[in-house]
Amino acid sequence: MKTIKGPKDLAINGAPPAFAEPLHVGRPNIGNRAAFIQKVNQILDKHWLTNNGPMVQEFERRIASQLGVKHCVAMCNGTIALEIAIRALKLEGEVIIPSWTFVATAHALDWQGLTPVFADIDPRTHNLDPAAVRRMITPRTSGIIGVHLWGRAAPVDELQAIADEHGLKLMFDAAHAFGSTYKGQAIGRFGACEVLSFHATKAINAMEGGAVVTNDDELAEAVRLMRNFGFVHYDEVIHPGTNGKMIEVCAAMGLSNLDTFGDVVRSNRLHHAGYKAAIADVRNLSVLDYDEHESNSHHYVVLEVDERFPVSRDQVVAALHAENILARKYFWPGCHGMKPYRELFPHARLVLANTESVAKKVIVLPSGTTLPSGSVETIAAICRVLGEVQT
Ligand code: T4K
Repeated sequence: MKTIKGPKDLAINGAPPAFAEPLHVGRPNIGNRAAFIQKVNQILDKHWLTNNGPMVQEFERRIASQLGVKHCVAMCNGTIALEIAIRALKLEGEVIIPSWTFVATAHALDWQGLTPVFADIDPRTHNLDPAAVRRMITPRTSGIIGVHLWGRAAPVDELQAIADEHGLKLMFDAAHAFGSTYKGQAIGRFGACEVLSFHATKAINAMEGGAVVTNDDELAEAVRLMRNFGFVHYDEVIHPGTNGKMIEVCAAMGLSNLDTFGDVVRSNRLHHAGYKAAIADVRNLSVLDYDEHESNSHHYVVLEVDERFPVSRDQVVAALHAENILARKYFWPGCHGMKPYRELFPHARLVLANTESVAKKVIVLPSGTTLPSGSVETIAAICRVLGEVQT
């Protein structure tokens, strides 16, 4: 790895890149390969590949017990889990969500024929601002989907109070929040239900996967039926449904990764602390904090580039990419700025000032167990040199 002391050492100025191979955000954590392969062999020996097999059932039991919820219904991915939860809750008309989230939160509603209505965020937490949610309620509103962005809890109590006051349903997109807590309680227990993602890029991955977790027996039953075409027996369908099933190999990956989740969190914490320390004295750059009183997988290292930083956020991203550091602008420009929703709500940015300003600042940096040692310091050194550029 090259030493970076000044502008001439940067790849944007003609120096060789810092990394020969690209560093990704969300590089999957593979966990214990031997344990995974052993499970795959068990699956093959059993000739049971999908349709609520033993691995999926064990995965559901483990997740439910770890989160302290009655039901976990595992799915093929988080997006289908969101769609099924939305249908099972009988949401209709308009549903309030943040724009500052992965587009799946909005798409899941749109795909079900509902209208996502974007409310602004609190710029400090990146999560929904309860006052902004109140402003977006109309007679057509049926629900709120809070997102625990970066695994940091949404304002659960405030959102529940709004939902209760207006007779709305509340659920959470907890795709980032496996292993997080809110007021000391595991995320997964809040609202009518919460939706997890176990995508390859998540802190805990099942290659692809998701789940609806809930304490509501009836809701869990409806979700289970919908996941498998509404079948109760071989020839009996009692509910409309789709194919949302998790396959056995994915559950095997999820199970083996559950066993090594502690190692992932330890490694993430070190990287997060390393980035924080290494840029602590760089003016107008900051790494988003995690509340030390709550649990969090520390999976996302979210850098904020203030507009007073000598180069723009996009220039920082370009400089990092030139070094083979594939930092991301997640979730720029916000869902409201993406074509399908921009056309639906051309004036949304007028009520989403905080979303707009946060979306212009954020860069998510590489982390995870595959990060080569010394990368954090090198990435921080590049940022430091960029901060010294005279304008
Ligand atoms: N709600 C929220 C708040 C979410 O963040 C998500 C998903 C969902 C709902 C929906 O859950 P799922 O339906 O996905 O279960 C990724 C993921 O596809 C998506 O799961 C995730 N959020 C989102 C934040 O990020 P991209 O566009 O970053 O994927 P991609 O292909 O660019 O991969 C990221 C990096 O990781 C790349 O630089 C390459 C590397 N990579 C990726 C894969 C898949 C690998 O090295 N190996 C791999 O196997 O979307």
